[in-house]
Amino acid sequence: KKIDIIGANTAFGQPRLGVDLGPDAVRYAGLVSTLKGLNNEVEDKGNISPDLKVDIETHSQEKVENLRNFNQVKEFSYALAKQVDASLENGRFPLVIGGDHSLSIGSIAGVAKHYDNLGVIWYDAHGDLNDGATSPSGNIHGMPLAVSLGLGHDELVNLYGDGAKIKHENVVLIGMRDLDDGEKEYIKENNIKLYTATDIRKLGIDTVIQEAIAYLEDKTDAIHISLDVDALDPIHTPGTGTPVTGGLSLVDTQVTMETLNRNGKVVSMDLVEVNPLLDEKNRTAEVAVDIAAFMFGKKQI
Ligand code: DIR
Ligand code: MN
Ligand code: MN
Ligand code: MN
Repeated sequence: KKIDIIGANTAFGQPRLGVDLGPDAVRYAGLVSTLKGLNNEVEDKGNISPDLKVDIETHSQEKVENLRNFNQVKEFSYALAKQVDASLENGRFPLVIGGDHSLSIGSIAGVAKHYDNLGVIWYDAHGDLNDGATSPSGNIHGMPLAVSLGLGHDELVNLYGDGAKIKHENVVLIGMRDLDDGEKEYIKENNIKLYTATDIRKLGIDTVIQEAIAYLEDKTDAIHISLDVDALDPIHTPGTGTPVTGGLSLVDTQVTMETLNRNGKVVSMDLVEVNPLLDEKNRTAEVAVDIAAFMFGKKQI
């Protein structure tokens, strides 16, 4: 594949510093050479707007209508949407390395410019389906999927294109095990396809991913995968801001990536929430590189 690596060095969507260093941590873990070694053509586009760096003194103190760092998230998301849009325009695969998950407001808005019926696989411990009213934290990294579906602050919903970017019936949630009450209601009301961590253990990951692809296959024109490393069990990915026990295994994630790669419908990917400051050495970034490798051609033999 022809891949653009886009460093989404944001920490604005949540209060912990260090997740803005995620893209560089993943680079140091060998992302570019690994993907090149799998016969991909890789270009590292660097990080989004270096002038949008976090301010260590004031980070996360500001809220607008219960939305932490609202203005910074908005500005960052817009800049990222432009970059992702340009990448697809040039016929390339945008691989967005985070950064906290609020970045998906921008990446999905950029991808959605190119597709009328974009499918989204949300691989995460969390639904990220809150809005300002349901959020227990005010952290926008718990809201990007809601925003993409049209729920949330007007200026986020209408960012880089009017209204909802994706449809409820074109979304599949995989790995969920820490959903807020408002999110559970939203999933039920809108009949969103859901596989919890326990569903995956019961059905097996292959059945889950085959069902997810079959569910999206005919009604979507492309698929975006948004992978939060906290979908995996903290045994594999300890360096992340909101770890949740009882998570998915690395091999389940490898199978998911390999299957999606073989299917060929995935046009873009977010790989988010790597925080090297919370890590044991750089383990989580190394796992992130391995996950990307399976998305772009790695096989065990
Ligand atoms: C929680 C945590 N649902 C919130 N969300 C996280 O703050 O909205 N998302 N950690 O990745
Ligand atoms: Mn998330
Ligand atoms: Mn999460
Ligand atoms: Mn709907």
